[in-house]
Amino acid sequence: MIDLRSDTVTRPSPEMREAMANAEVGDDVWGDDPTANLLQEKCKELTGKPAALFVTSGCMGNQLAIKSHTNPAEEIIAEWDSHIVKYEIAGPSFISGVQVMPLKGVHGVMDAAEVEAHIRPDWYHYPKTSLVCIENTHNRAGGTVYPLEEIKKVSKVCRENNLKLHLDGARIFNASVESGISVKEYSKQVDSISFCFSKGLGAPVGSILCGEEDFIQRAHKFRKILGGGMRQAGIIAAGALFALENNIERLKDDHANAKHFAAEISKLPYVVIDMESVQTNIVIFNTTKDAGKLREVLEGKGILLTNDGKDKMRAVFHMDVSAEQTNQAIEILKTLKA
Ligand code: TLP
Repeated sequence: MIDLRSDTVTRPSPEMREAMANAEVGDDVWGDDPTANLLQEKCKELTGKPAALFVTSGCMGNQLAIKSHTNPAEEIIAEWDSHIVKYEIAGPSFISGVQVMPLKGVHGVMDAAEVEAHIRPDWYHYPKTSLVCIENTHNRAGGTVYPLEEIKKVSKVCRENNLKLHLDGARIFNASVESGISVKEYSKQVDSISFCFSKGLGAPVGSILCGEEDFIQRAHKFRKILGGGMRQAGIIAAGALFALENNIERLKDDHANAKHFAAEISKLPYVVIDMESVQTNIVIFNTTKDAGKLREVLEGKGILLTNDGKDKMRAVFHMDVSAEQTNQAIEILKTLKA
């Protein structure tokens, strides 16, 4: 099977498993796990933030950020199609008691002036706006890179209006490798950043949340409430450390495979792609066929991808899909009639 459903499907390599098996461990709830601590130190360095917290997942990173930056009955601004809005099961209302003001972006990028226009004036009818969330790369926009200049603009709006800015950087290394802008530079513009080890970086579990000391202290308590206090977490932290040491530069290969796949299938009569959206490892395309049926047909031919409704499909490239398999997938798609 050529599994293009997500970059979360990768399996740890033998070398990564070995690093995990040999990890030094302790009880991380006591702060005693040397490998989890090392991972947190490494992420502080990478982001330039004073504190970091190892968490179970990207969702947990985002939800802890929202919880730690806000108070109940406040409002947060996030892009309409962002993971926080679309795929976190109303987490902001459930966990933090806040309402989301979703704004439509272009390729996942919100217009900073529009963000500013949606900050609530101080009036007794209104919730207080306290946080803005952005996503880089933007998953549902097709893995698009949030331009640094746009992040700077929204960051300025946040600073001038006393709002916090959180970056869902689940795939920040894809953005960094593609743009040449360091994770530290992206992090500098925001109050907090979360990113995942279990996507393109190929680790089996885990994400990190980074920010100021007091923010991470709050997040640490909420992590415990949500059941995210892990004991001998070093075993999984070792996979994450291995990923940071070995699997960042190779993300370029995934981007090359995704771009090649998109360019080739864009020539097919039943495929419509906004090529501008294909910037990293995700290819989102529309099809004139029934997307659900197309998914089934492709599954029968050995390719797994996902459909979103009747006409949209997503293919994600990662370390367990080679250039050769990318070509095989293209050839299979070419055999289908319009
Ligand atoms: N995205 C997954 C699914 O949940 C859709 C995927 O297959 O792409 N932020 C972004 C931008 C994400 O894409 C994801 C996962 C998360 C956060 C959440 O990460 P996890 O799954 O670790 O909670």
